[in-house]
Amino acid sequence: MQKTPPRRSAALEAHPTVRKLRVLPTREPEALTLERVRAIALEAGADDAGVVSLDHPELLDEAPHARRALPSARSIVAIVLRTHADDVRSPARSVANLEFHRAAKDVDEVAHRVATALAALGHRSINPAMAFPMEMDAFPGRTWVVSQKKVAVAAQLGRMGLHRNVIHPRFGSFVLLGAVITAAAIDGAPEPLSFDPCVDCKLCLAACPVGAIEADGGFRFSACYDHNYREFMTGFEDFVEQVAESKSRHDFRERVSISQSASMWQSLAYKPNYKAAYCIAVCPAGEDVLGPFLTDRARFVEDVVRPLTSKPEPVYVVAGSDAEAHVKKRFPHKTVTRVQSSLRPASAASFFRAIPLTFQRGPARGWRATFHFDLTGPDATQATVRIDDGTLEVEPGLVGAPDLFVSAPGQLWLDIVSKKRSPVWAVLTRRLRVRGDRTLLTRFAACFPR
Ligand code: B12
Ligand code: SF4
Repeated sequence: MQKTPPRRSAALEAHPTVRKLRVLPTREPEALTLERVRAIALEAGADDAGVVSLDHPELLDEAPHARRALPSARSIVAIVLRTHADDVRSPARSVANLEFHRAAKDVDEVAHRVATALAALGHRSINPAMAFPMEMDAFPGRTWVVSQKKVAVAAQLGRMGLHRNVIHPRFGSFVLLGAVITAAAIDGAPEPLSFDPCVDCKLCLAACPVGAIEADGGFRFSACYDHNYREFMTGFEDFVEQVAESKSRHDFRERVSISQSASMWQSLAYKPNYKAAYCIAVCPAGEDVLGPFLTDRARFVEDVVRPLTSKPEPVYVVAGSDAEAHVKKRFPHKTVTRVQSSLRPASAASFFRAIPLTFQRGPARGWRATFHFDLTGPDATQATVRIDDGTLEVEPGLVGAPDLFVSAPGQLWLDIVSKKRSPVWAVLTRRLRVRGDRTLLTRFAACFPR
């Protein structure tokens, strides 16, 4: 069938830019191979790079997010940049933080160079941030455009270590990751990485001040977040709430030490400062890094691990959390500093998605119960929650026989969870209805301290 040529408006055709472009030959986008794209990334300053199709089975969850940011997306370029291990390992937080921010800026610049190089070859490409800025309208849900850990693993640039970070076979844990989402279809698949760089030493587990790394590969998100991210999103909110609730300057000074205020100012003025990253710091894995650990493990622990674990410092925890119990038991020389968790759900439905992230195993040990929740209103949700000797299971709908049945308008339930409303008042006014063993409500609340 013959194609009808597009109708051209005379006014547009007379435009100088249009006239200039009409006489130029049209350029087809350049066909790309893995080797070519890798060379572009290395030339742009990456220490290692790979490529993965968005159809890769490990990226099925990521693909819709990538396509929301670039609708024509077909592949992702994974970028690795090294960090300087000695800086990251320093007990002086300012030194480690400077290195994280330096490397983070480099990742963004390298990714930008790759994105613009691919665009110049005719393929639309974008470079989401290494970390921040993120999509804060989705907070406290998923705010990142693409999970760079998943991309790097699918591109065979490393494997996830016990500490839930990607370990590069050569550079170890001392890397930050970037990703360029591109409309290009790139020919060639990476060679599979044939081994796991993690040497299973469990030093990350021993060094984490809040016990966020678990021996079975679990990760206590809220423990890490409440401490390490003290001067980020919700830690900052807690700080502001302290200001709002203080009755006088003297009351504020009782609540927040002068060094905490100064540290917050520094984070706002010079980019936010992490409080730990000790899991990465102590990790001996990776060909370029492993030597000293292999030569003399005891000395390695003395030189690298001990200065971090023995450092007296404030550790930010939520009262009643597993993290609080961990600091008191393992690091009595560190100062337990209680903060409010501001990881609060935005809707009744997201409440049930979020609770696995704030669940505390300690208060859930030694008992079991099934809870049915029937939350009503515009965001109506039904869910079954099972707590069984330190474990949590959440399932949509009302399944099995409950030990406690809870029904309330969704917004009221969120207000109770955030302590805006008293559960006693809600029960007395029959807005909150509970059937079964009511003491279970207190036990439930203890598993999600705020
Ligand atoms: C969210 C996030 C965090 C969260 C969660 C960490 C985590 N383990 O995922 C917090 C705030 C705790 C965090 C802390 C740190 N992070 Co961070 N973080 C990210 C981010 C934005 C997304 C991570 C991700 O893909 N998570 C989802 C899945 C893939 O991760 P997961 O391990 O399977 O899931 C765990 C948790 O994330 C959580 N979870 C799962 N789904 C969801 C959904 C939501 C909405 C939330 C909130 C949590 C959550 O539950 C799981 C528990 O096992 C990436 C940047 C990016 N755009 O990719 C950087 C990134 C992972 N972080 C990085 C770093 C360096 C750190 C810190 C060392 C920061 C520091 N300087 O102190 C610590 C290390 C903590 C640790 N041991 O993981 C690097 C890691 C580099 C590497 N070698 O892999 C990344 C890749 C940034 C980068 N571009 O280089 N981080
Ligand atoms: S510190 Fe040891 S156990 Fe933890 S991730 Fe590194 S190599 Fe694996």
